[in-house]
Amino acid sequence: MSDITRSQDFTREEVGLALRNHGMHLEGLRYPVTPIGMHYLLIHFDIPFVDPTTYELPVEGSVRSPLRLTLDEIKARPAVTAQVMMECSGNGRASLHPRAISAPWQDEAVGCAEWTGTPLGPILEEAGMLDEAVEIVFTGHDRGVDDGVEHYYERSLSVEEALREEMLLAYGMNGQPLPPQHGAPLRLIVPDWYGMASVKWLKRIIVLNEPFDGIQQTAKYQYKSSKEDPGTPITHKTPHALMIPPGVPDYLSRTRHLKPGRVSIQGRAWSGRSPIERVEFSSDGGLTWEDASLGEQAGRYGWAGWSCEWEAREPGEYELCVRATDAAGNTQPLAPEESWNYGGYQNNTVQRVCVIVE
Ligand SMILES: Nc1nc2c(c(=O)[nH]1)N[C@H]1C(S)=C(S)[C@@H](COP(=O)(O)O)O[C@H]1N2
Ligand SMILES: [Mo]
Repeated sequence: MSDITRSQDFTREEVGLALRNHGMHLEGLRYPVTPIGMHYLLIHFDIPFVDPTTYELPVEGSVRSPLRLTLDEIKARPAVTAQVMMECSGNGRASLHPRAISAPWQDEAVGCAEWTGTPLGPILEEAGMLDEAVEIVFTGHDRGVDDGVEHYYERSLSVEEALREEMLLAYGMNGQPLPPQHGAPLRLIVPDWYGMASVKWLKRIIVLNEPFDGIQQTAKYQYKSSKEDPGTPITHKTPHALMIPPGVPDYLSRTRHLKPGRVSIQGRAWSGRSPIERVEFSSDGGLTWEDASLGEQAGRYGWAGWSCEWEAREPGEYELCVRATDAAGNTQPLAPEESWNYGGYQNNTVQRVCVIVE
């Protein structure tokens, strides 16, 4: 099977991936903290069974004093709880044409959980990274084959990035023990990057004295213009707003049905590099825009609620859109063509919701 398709039909493989990796129901945007069962999932291989009672996390490589930490030892360290909005870098892939064959997300690969864990930095400091250290590799317990290569899911961060105080080793989600599908018993949380950096089911942490060249680092998660282009790494979340689709849905098409009158539209917005500054709403497919009112962002890495009132006076068909802009001036493209790239990553094209006012 080729890794890209011009067909508008989804392949059996994509349907299989979509069944294993569900998205957040967009009506779940109503909850400031996404209930665990509604949070999107992305699991490349199989969910590994990791026994928490015998669990140990080695921290080794270019360090003075290698560590082996049990789960109890990790939980005994200073604990932090923070809301972190997570988005898969493949979100929106299904709207790109031609399309990379991978998880066929539309808009729903999102969620905002309350993660509890201990900061990573002090653990690395305790292990004593040597001057030669350049990157830290986080390896998962899950193993499989991609691009013909068998490997553990693993990703790296630069030393500077890994030492930022926001980096968490999380064992709790929404006040409960981390569930198996979200990385039990321990996962990394990299709060401002796309989800791929937040390695689940941590097996070991290795400090390297050279850049990491694993397949999930250098072959996948690259913004490429073609298969041959080496690409540039995908890192931070880009600005993105989503609305709760108003009215009631048609079962198959998901087109929304509404009675004429005033409609309250609400949703949430986020960005990785800087806070969200503006959210705009359009009821004419993006021709004209009005400012929505923007609420407080839930901490530095949570999402912000927004709302606006729409006067749906005339019966007819409408295309509702929403667009976020962050404090650095980054905003969302209107057309998916502007976001196209070979792997189908980082597509933050505006959401479009079709509505029939009866
Ligand atoms: N070990 C491991 N970590 C992983 C993955 C994985 O397949 N294996 N998927 C990554 C990707 S691509 C995303 S988007 C997030 C999804 O986290 P969630 O399933 O808890 O929402 O986990 C990341 N961490
Ligand atoms: Mo992802």
